[in-house]
Amino acid sequence: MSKVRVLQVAPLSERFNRELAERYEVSALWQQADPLAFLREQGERFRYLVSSARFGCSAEQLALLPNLEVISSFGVGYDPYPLELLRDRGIAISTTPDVLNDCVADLAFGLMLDSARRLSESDRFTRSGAWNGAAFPLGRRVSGKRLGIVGMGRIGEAVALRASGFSMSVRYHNRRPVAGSSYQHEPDLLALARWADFLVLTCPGGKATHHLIDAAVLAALGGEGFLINVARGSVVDEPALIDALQNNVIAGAGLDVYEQEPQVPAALRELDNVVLLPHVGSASVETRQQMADLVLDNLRAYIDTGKLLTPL
Ligand code: 8YV
Repeated sequence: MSKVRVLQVAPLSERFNRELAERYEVSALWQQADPLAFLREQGERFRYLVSSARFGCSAEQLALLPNLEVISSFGVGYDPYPLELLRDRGIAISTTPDVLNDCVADLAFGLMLDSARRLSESDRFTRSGAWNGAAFPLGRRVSGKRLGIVGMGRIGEAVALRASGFSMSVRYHNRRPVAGSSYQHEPDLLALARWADFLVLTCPGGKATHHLIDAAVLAALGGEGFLINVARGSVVDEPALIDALQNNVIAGAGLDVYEQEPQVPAALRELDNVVLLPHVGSASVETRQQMADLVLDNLRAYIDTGKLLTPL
């Protein structure tokens, strides 16, 4: 029996690419000299597509895939997909929720500890040989502080759970209170920022949250507050954040995501009061394997039963 044809938009791990190729006849779009020309020629042959929260797929590509039925996407984010278009065309899409909650929440705590206790900065200090009798400036305590979570979804919940081990008090901002949540809902984002010592972003990207964190929110967070972003770069007005860090409007920040990835503004890279990570929220061997498995399982489930396991 011939293998089912699958279009893969972007490369994932080597292991994933291999497993996908073992099960399906894979066309690797990124390896085509002219991907759009390839789609113009062969696009109508594909019903199944694999991509990721990083690469998504464009309206231009979709227009050349008239028979597409389903997208199995690697990652929990869906901001690079034209969702309205997918809805209009009845194309189903799955993501990989839940399996990455713990890793992303761990990373949020890593960034809180690193930015407040100045771990990366003191590592740079020690390596440079500057210790040599000089005292390293004091950091700030994390335990017992106030944690404001912007976006109390599955990842926000995992962050809040960890906060209890640090004896932190937790409040959150969502458009609507989360039914059954034991944490206090704060409908006013500015009020949450004023209250919080750490403002952690775990909301989705996209239009609804674009530049939610602006100069006013940063001013409300204040000179002893830290901003932690493990969500999407688009949620933060990056020039406003740079200004706030340069002028000590806030104490510091820990960032895993940026507005124009993989570009990190030079002005951020020059600052010591910000910890900069290269979008590694879900990047552990265990979690990435679970995400890859879920992409394959969604595809298999759709092909066999017409239903996705974790539809968006
Ligand atoms: C991944 C992510 O780095 O799940 C997401 O939405 O941003 C991350 O887990 C990304 O999806 C890799 O493609």
